[in-house]
Amino acid sequence: MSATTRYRTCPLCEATCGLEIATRGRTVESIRGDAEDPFSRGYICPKGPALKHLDADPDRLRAPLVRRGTTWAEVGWDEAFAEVDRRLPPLVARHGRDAVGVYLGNPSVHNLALSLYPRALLRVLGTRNVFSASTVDQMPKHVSAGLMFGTPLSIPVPDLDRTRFLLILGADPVVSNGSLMTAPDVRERLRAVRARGGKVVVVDPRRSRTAEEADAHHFIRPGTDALFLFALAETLFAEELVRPGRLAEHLAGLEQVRELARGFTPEAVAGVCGIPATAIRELARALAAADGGAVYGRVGTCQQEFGTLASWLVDVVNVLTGNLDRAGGAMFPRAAVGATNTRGAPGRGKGFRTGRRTSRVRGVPEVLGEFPCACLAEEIETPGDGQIRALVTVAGNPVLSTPNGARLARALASLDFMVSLDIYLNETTRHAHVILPSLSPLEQSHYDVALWQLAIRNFARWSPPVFAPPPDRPADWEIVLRLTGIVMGHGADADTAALDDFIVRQQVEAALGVPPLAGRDADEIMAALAPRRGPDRLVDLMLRTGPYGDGFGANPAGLSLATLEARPHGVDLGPLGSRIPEVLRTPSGKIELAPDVIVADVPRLRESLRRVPPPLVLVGRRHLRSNNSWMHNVENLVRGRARCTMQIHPDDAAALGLTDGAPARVHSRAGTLEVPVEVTPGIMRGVASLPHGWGHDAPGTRTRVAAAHAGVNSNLLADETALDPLSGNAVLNGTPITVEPA
Ligand SMILES: Nc1nc2c(c(=O)[nH]1)N[C@H]1C(S)=C(S)[C@@H](COP(=O)(O)OP(=O)(O)OC[C@H]3O[C@@H](n4cnc5c(=O)[nH]c(N)nc54)[C@H](O)[C@@H]3O)O[C@H]1N2
Ligand SMILES: Nc1nc2c(c(=O)[nH]1)N[C@H]1C(S)=C(S)[C@@H](COP(=O)(O)OP(=O)(O)OC[C@H]3O[C@@H](n4cnc5c(=O)[nH]c(N)nc54)[C@H](O)[C@@H]3O)O[C@H]1N2
Ligand code: SF4
Ligand SMILES: [Mo]
Repeated sequence: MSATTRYRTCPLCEATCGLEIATRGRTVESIRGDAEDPFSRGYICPKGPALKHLDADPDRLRAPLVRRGTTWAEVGWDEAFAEVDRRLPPLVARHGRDAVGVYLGNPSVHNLALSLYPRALLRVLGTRNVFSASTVDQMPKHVSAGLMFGTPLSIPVPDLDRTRFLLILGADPVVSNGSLMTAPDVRERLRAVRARGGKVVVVDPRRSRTAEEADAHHFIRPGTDALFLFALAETLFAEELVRPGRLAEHLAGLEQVRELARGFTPEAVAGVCGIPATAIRELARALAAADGGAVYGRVGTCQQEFGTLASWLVDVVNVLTGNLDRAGGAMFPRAAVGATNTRGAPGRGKGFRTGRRTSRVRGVPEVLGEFPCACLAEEIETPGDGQIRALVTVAGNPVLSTPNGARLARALASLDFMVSLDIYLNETTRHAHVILPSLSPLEQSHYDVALWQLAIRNFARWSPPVFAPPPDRPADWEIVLRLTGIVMGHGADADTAALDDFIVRQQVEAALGVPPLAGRDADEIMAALAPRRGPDRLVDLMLRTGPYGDGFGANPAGLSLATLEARPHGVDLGPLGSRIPEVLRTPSGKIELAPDVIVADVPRLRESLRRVPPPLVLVGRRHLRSNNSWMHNVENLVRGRARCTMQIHPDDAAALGLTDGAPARVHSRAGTLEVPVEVTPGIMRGVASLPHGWGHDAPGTRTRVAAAHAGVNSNLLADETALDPLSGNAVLNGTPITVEPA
């Protein structure tokens, strides 16, 4: 068999690196970075080549599993769907729609079919009980962006390649490869900032890898970023450094922000944040003076009790310093596919709101049609109308990823029925009755619909499958549509092609009213999209009706899927450009600098200034060779020194009688665990750090490599009752703990 070279996007993290994959027959010979890729320029991290091992992993499920008691049977696809059809519709008929819960995990954003098709399933299910990994991650940013700019994915990203001052809070992009900032090879790009005379400053309770690359690093007490950011804003007002520049005429609420900032002086917050007032003032001045500067915050600023306030203040400071929507500042990408901020009339829209309903047990508001995943367990446990009795998980491992995993595991074990779309039998899916595995990433086409809406350059790259899927297996979109058919009452073998045609036609019809398809005919557009099916057809439609699209002939030089197919290294659509006011979709047509919902939460923050901080709190961290909970079954990635350790400062270790390498017992309100201690000066006093995604020692899983490197589940300690009230995001950082030698 001859060797072939294929190019595709790595689907594992938000960096979206271009891969060059050498294959022979059905085997991968090697995976390298694609040097000709204009965006990733040959960069990859160690996880990219590990796709080869993921593809070949004998533990990766290739056929559906059905559980009968404690034994699993590998069954054919028809039998698996028949089992779902036998159990799910009667349950809905008896207990109502809300009796079915859905949890969407992180990889459903990184899998094209799973990012486009579950919404059809959710629609026919009609349940209020929708949950996702967003509420352990970035929901606060969706809320602040939605309220300020009108759509929840209008999130400004640092213009990394042109910025001259970057303030990074609660992110470690050298390790995570960036998040809500799609940028391959962040380390090199940060080095370039410094090489052109710019500065990088990191604010983090740990001296992270990113901090080591920076000009300056300040430890901050977990959960106090909003105070710190308010103090930056207060300084800008007090020292008359507020210069929104050309944004001024597009702002609403500037004076209100000035009022809100009063009292949050650097001196008032310094003690609580652990950052000297002089350092805060200097940072405010440096940002104001920078010729293109940006504040960037990520999970550290979201997974905390003031997540929405911190996320909002990041953009407030960017506005006050005139850095929003300016080269080198924080800018809005203009994505080729899927962005709501390129659709409809530019500059004004319906805006964004939350709380259209509240959760049954705790009464917390809905955000983006979801309830906090920290509420999932109680919705399963608590009897009454609307109790969740069946659960569908899609590419998620909430037992390891969401707070109080032990309670959730018990709740899952009590469900009447659970079906998981997943590639492993793991800590979560072991509770399922039916597991329906995806194809290998290398057997599917790919396009990053969400992540290129957050990219530091406008970019598009199409990835056809590297290998043809095995003939007996449904594609992921067909799996979702067969479930959809079952819920619709069509039985176990719904006509997925007809459902798919229906979905696409609906989207075509929705696009007919507006340019570039105004006045065109649905049949004509459907014919032009033929013979593509599934996600490929949807991407072609979105691309061609998008801002760079060929408009089905209206703009012949524009993009279609065919043009992307001819450019396997990707198409560079240029650096980010100014988009204010056109990007806005607020009802006022302004940037809402002081949305009511957010303003109402400021007193809670002010109160926190009076609190006595707990003596020891827990935060997370990531490792380059890891990816949340599910890449630990790849030997190459877990080999070597155990990484699931609790880092603690030498002074704290001494005070608590802890020794490096010895086990400690850790307690929180939610639970207790034992973990080896790692004593390091690279962490703030009063803070300990434990990575999440470990704890692969549950019985009945089928991930042999991961089980041999089990580690502990840090989310046994995270408190499911602690939420950011505006977004419902879990407070995963800043959890009060006590520690003793074990
Ligand atoms: N304490 C603490 N907890 C955290 C975090 C933290 O920083 N600290 N981070 C949070 C964040 S940011 C996130 S995003 C969440 C992630 O939370 P989750 O999305 O719930 O968890 P993952 O670990 O990403 O699990 C992904 C699941 O998808 C499966 N999978 C992988 N690829 C595919 C595929 O192609 N198809 C299908 N069907 N399944 C697939 C895997 O086997 C695994 O079961 O964790 C959160 N939890
Ligand atoms: N290698 C690897 N890459 C990944 C992942 C992975 O698991 N491993 N997960 C992917 C996912 S799903 C996501 S969402 C992204 C996340 O990407 P990042 O946001 O860059 O995530 P982390 O590397 O966890 O960095 C978060 C930082 O916040 C700090 N921190 C904790 N609490 C606070 C606080 O209160 N304030 C401040 N200022 N800092 C705080 C932590 O010490 C840590 O350094 O990474 C993605 N990429
Ligand atoms: S940084 Fe690594 S995991 Fe992320 S896309 Fe690139 S190669 Fe894949
Ligand atoms: Mo995430």
